[in-house]
Amino acid sequence: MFDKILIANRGEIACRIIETARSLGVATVAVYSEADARAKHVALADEAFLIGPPQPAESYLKGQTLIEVALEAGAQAIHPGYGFLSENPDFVEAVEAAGLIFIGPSAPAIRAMGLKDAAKRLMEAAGVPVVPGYHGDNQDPEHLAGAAEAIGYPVLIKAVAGGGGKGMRKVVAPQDFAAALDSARGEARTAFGNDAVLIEKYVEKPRHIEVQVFGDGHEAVHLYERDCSLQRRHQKVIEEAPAPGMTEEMRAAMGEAAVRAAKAIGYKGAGTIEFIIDASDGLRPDRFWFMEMNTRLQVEHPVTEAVTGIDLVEWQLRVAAGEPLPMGQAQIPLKGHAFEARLYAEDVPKGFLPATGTLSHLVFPDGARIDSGVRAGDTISPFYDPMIAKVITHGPTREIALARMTRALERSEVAGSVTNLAFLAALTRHQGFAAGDVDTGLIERDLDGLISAEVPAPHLVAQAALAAAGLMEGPAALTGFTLWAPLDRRVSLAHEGEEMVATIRVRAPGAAVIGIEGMEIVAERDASGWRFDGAKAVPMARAGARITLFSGAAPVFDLVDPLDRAGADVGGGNLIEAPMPGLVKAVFVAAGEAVEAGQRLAILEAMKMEHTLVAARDGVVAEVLAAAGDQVEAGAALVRLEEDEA
Ligand code: MV4
Repeated sequence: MFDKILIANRGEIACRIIETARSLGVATVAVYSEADARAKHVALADEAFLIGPPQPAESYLKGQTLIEVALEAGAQAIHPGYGFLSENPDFVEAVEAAGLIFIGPSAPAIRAMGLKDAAKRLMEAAGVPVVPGYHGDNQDPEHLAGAAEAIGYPVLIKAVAGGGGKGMRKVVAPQDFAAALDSARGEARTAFGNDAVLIEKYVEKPRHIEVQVFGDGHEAVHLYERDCSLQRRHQKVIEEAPAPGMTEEMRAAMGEAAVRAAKAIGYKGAGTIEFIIDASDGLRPDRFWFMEMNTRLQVEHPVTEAVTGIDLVEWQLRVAAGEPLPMGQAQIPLKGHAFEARLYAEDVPKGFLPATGTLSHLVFPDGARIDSGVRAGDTISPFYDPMIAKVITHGPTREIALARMTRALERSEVAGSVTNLAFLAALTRHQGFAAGDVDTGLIERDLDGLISAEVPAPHLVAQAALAAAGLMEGPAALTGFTLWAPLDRRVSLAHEGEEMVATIRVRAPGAAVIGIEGMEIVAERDASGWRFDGAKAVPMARAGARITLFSGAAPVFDLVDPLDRAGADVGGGNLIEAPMPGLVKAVFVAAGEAVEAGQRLAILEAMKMEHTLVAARDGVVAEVLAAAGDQVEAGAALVRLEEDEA
């Protein structure tokens, strides 16, 4: 085994690799860009080196820099993770030329699978079923149109260098072929600098089922399948293992085909054979076809780990260090069912737009494996994939594993960015998904139901109002408003750009009525906490004036600072009062001092935010009634000005 490895990646996968390396007694070297100086993977590793500016092309993609760092740090091998340089054969060659070990397949194996047409020809020769179609060299439009005719419409035109659906066009009738070909070629040329295409029979109601393989360069085994049919715009959303509806016969056929594929290229390390399945008539052993091979560890590898109990990163390190495969095919267990949901900082109602933000609060429940590259306080920056975490659940049956996923998602607490949590939770409650009726079109078909923007229920708004007033916890919550006046408090909250005013009337300690837009919500506190119209308070987090409630779509409320308006209604402008309970952080004036309108008099810290109290008019300080360090109630007089002469 290695003594020390360098991890040429960031985020959750870097953390994941570090954890296994540590468990094997292997020292780790992290690399990081300027944006990641305080990232979790840097903190976890034994050593860390700055490699450049935030842009990946200037840091995580700088192969030569990574190799130099590995040599300088005394690492013997480089783990590429996924993405970045993980499937770059030139990088593999450079690593090996430097006398280091690349933890992954050989450069020729990666190249063999790099272009779809050559990969299909190779697989066909190895006895792996491929989608019927034309994957030859002749790129003459007439010839391709003839091939489409022979295959039978509908057909799919695919760029040989394609990925992520780019350069892909479905054609249903011959008269549309020429235009579709032109457009697919144009896109492929721009995206990949290669406009060669292949033509395939279009598979209706496709499912995406992939088989995890592992090789040591000679032997190969498979670790069963994963179903990744729940995708949106070619982004996987929830993956699972095994595939719903899989039969022993089909699994054996797919597993054997995947092992043949791996052996055909002398595969070493972790890889995935992607198959497309025609599921229009259930899963049938003669209806799966090779699509492509991913020559890396994949994002969704944890579902395979959950059902096999095997640590795939450990296998990667052992095989790269020259050990044979740790198990033979017959020894590899398959137990229960697992799901993985990808939690992202993204704005679902805005079309799944990537989001950024500092995660002021990040708490996950027990009962799920969480693979994450961020901690509370970390920032999701615009430079990288906005993944927050992978949530993985396992159970003896699909139903139980799915129920555990729903529960885990519903109890995950993220504040500081919008996320797809509510969307994921809705997906786990989807009838068709629950029934195992998955295909690649499910999300798009039912998108409206999955992203329905909900208006927060009145009891949630009431909770936000009470929290904003600082009355849910601390002395004020216990004593009620008896120490301060007025008895009715008004709190302005902004939610999704709409301002709402709540009135809070405290009737007794731990009992209040909250009025919101003509409705009254009764808040009561007992030994188990607050209830709003009988509904238990939901978990929440506060960062400055922002309150996030962890329920449903995790509504966010901003307390509209009452100080913005305080100056106008201070009686006569003589008294500067605390607008809310808080801690006096500083007082800047003394009795007898002349002040100007707008001048800073004191700072009050309330709800973790500092509020500057300013003079409403020109005048002279008559009296200072509070000092730094004082805890004051709302309405407490802090500074009194001399009677205005004018
Ligand atoms: C197909 C197909 C139907 N028929 N090939 C999409 C990405 C690329 N890797 C292959 N893809 C597809 N190839 C044939 N012959 C439908 C898709 C497809 C798809 C495949 C897997 C997962 C999600 C998908 C979403 C749309 C289309």
